[in-house]
Amino acid sequence: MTLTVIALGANIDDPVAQLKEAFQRLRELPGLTELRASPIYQSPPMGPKDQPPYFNAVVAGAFQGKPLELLMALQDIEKSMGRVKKRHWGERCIDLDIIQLGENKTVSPNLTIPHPGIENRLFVVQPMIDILGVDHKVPGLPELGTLREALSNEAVIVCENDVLG
Ligand code: A4P
Ligand code: MG
Repeated sequence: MTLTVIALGANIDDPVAQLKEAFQRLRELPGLTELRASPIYQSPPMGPKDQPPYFNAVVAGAFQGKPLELLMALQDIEKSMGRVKKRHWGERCIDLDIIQLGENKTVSPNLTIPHPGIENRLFVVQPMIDILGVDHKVPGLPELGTLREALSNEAVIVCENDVLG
């Protein structure tokens, strides 16, 4: 069993409902157990600004299987939820990214683990802190608490009344 961290993001078609639906589907994946979910956060779009704000959350759990099997399972969920690829860093009804798989480091054309750019994304770092703590480390990066300090000028708002499930 390997600690896995998956980031969920959505900014169109009732994003909070999309995050909840994706969380339910993650709970149904056979290789993924002991899931726990962060609060939901809202933040301005990173990338093109002519798109709605994003809603993000993070789920951590135990995964048994190969990294590519997890990627395929996440892409099946994205497809079945109607995800259409529009533009890089563009609007999406659901985005599921593998942030971390234990101490695993994968670099291949279709899969990079840990997910690149975590250190620039408070909308990933903050929900990870909520469930894993400030001392948690993603391979190759400083502790989450240190990453958050460096991102203190970024804006994320917790959505008090919405939880993943
Ligand atoms: N891929 C490689 N590594 C991974 C991984 N660890 N997990 C590949 C998941 N997928 C991985 O992804 C393109 C390809 O990345 C996949 O086919 C997979 O083989 P994509 O989801 O289509 O995304 P993209 O827009 O082309 O690029 P990218 O860099 O993956 O986008 P991100 O990182 O998903 O970011 N602003 C806010 N506030 N909140 C957000 O969540 N998200 C994005 C998209 C832009 N702005 C945002 C947010
Ligand atoms: Mg993605």
